[in-house]
Amino acid sequence: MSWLRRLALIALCLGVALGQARATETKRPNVLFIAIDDLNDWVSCLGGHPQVSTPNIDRLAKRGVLFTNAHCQAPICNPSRVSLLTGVRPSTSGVYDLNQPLRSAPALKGAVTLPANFKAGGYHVLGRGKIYHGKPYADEWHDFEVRPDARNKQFRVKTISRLPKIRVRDFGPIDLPEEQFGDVINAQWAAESLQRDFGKPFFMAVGIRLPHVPLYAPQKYFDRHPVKGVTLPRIRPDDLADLPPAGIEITRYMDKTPLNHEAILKTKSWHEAVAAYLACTEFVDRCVGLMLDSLDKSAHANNTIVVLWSDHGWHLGEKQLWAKRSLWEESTRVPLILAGPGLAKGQCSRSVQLLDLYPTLAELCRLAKPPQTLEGHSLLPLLRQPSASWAHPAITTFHRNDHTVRSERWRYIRYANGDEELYDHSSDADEWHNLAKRLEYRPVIADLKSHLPKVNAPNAPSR
Ligand SMILES: [Ca+2]
Ligand SMILES: [Ca+2]
Repeated sequence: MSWLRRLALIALCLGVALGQARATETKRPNVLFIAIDDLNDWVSCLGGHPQVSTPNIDRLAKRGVLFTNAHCQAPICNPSRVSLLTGVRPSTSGVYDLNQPLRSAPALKGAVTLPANFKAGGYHVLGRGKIYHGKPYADEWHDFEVRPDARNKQFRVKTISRLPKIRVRDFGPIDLPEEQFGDVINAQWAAESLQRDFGKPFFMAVGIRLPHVPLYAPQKYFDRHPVKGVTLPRIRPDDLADLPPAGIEITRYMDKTPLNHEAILKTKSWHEAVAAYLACTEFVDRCVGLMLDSLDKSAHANNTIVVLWSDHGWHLGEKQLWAKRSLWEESTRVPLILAGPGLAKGQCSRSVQLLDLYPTLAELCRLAKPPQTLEGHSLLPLLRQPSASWAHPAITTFHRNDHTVRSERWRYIRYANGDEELYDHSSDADEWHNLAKRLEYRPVIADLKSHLPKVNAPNAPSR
């Protein structure tokens, strides 16, 4: 080959490569945004429970980055979701509890939420199910419908479990075909919508309601977990002995509700409750599968980023606590997976936060900078290289000025009254041994403490 020909060939290759780079540059990815309610780390790829089987969530994890140390910003629905959707910490917004609407918070005045930003950025924005804690703001979406969940009729008629006055927190199999469960209806809506051509990129949000209580699923999901064979979570009978008063106080909250540890023990219902959580989680996995199957068959398969997250975790008796509302690992740790074009495949053990999703998606989809300061950090370096270094711990806030700082190795808790806890996850994944009083750990605490939020906004107005 003559040098002239060779040069022409090189120039052509360069031209094609440049053209391709430009084409990728201009084509923004779609986003399938799957929000799960109250799902802790009991998914098989996170190893939270030995008996759970979640093949669909696992296959999503395999084709993207599975964050194994991801945490919510608040251990209850509303503040966690408001924080994720605005990119602002609860301690900055003052949205700490269930009844504080986003738009009533003075600190969030003029804030542009993630769906609103996608809409302003030219995306087709559509959704179903629970994205916000309450109804979504209609002006942020092109297409959003709220549908009643047939599952909720059951506890109004007759509860299933043996717990007295359990009502909405009930658990057990119900005789309702899965096609009538709100989660399947919404997942099927998403599966159908994924076959559409919107003529522009889309942001599709699907909020799955289980495994939020009532823990109802069809019988066949319960058949996989015969009550007698269910493995209970590991606990230590004396685990509460080294908690400071503020920590003890947290474990007492659920005592005022029908779902509490004493009632579970008294009615011998622990195995049933664990079986119900496993069954409901596997039902959720089925819904995720419906969406992934459709995406894989669609024209969007190679240009869609799938984001899967849960708003917080769930206790099933650890520290004698049920549900959420704590600053321990069971409440703060959540499944978080991002998979899609250009993203790495692998597991990432860096401590990341749901708060990081807004800046991450804004960067991946080239959204405009919103007026509010985004307090998270784009995960892009970790989505390119899951073992990249990462200097940011995850911070969870429960009510005003109760915080926990989770680094890759440590969990430090500092309550509003000054009480402290410290756990070393390199040797104590169950957070059984509170090291906060041991002098040798003062330097560790000093370092973690330096990450505590400097602002503790007063409570935003309630509904
Ligand atoms: Ca929730
Ligand atoms: Ca303990």
